[in-house]
Amino acid sequence: MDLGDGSIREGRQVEYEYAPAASGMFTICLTVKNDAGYVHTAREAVCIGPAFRRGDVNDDRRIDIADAICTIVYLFGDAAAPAAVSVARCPDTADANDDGTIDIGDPVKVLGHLFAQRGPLPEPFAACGGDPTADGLGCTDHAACGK
Ligand SMILES: [Ca+2]
Ligand SMILES: [Ca+2]
Repeated sequence: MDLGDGSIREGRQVEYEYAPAASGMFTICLTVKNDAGYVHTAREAVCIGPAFRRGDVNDDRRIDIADAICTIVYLFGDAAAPAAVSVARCPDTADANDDGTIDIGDPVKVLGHLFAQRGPLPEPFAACGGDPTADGLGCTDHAACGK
């Protein structure tokens, strides 16, 4: 079984624990062989880590101008400010353009969504979910999505 993070396990029953920092979407590939030589492979995408909603930076279940301001405070303000602390708990929420980094392009993306009809943010946006793209940001706590 290919566990999607570079780990391979074999056996009739496989249990595996992802690294504590692992989050995002992983594709698990299960290959089954029998004594007659038949081989079957199945793939399944699974979300590891807490769910979040992209753009809800201040964790209040809404996406509005306050979320763009939170990201700006995180980038340019006091690291101990509540807005910056909120970003630190779930950096994936602030990565509004899903490029794997948090920079000024992210609050600009939120403002474009809110005021310039530039479309939705990348998923998970319509509902809580895992990050479909691998990056180094992660999320440890996003109460709006149940954790
Ligand atoms: Ca919000
Ligand atoms: Ca970004």
